[in-house]
Amino acid sequence: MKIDAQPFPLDIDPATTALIVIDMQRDFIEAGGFGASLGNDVSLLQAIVPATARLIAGCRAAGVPVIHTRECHRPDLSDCPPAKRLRGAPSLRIGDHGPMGRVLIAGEPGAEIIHEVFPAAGEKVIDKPGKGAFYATDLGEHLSGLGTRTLIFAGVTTEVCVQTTMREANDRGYDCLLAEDATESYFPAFKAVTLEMIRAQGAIVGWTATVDDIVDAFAAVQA
Ligand code: TIU
Repeated sequence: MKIDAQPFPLDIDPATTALIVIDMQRDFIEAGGFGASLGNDVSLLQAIVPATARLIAGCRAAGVPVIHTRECHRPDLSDCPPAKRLRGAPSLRIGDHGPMGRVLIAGEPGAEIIHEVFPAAGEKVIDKPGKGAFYATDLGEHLSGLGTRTLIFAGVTTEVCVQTTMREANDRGYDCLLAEDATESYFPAFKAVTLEMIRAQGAIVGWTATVDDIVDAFAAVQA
């Protein structure tokens, strides 16, 4: 089936496609978490929640596997490089106690995925210590097991964890499609330019399309 994508239509087979929803965690989207500790206005990210939920529902209905990631670290911080924890002057550092528990630590309330896009029973959830979801995780092996060739991306933030993971995936041979209205940045200009740089030069990193274009294409092949 063809998706009306940019910079040109993308041919995908739902049987070899998976959706990766990146880091839709309270720590990035709600007040008092990691994103806010870095000085960001987290309310910007809340706008994409309904579209992201629609994309997830459309993929589930089409039988496309949904994979969720969470950026977080072990409670003993053994997988958190000091260079990451000590950088800058955040109001709270990774591992510090905040209003949603310890910041960016696995198992704490802040590290959990927001309820509107919460994983369904049986969906793969990957905890990742880095920006890219392939680094230090079993994502590559999991996708090989599924026989995946095309990845649809959603989540936050566009130019940090989403773009990093798309670039990792691109180098591993996947066709990558970013859902434009199911991803957001704390910096609107960074989101806009990331979409442009992904699809420039004949889809040098991948394609972009709207959630409607993706979900409608899946619905059409099921009809
Ligand atoms: N700060 C920022 O924009 N993002 C992150 O730190 N992680 C993710 O993008 N998930």
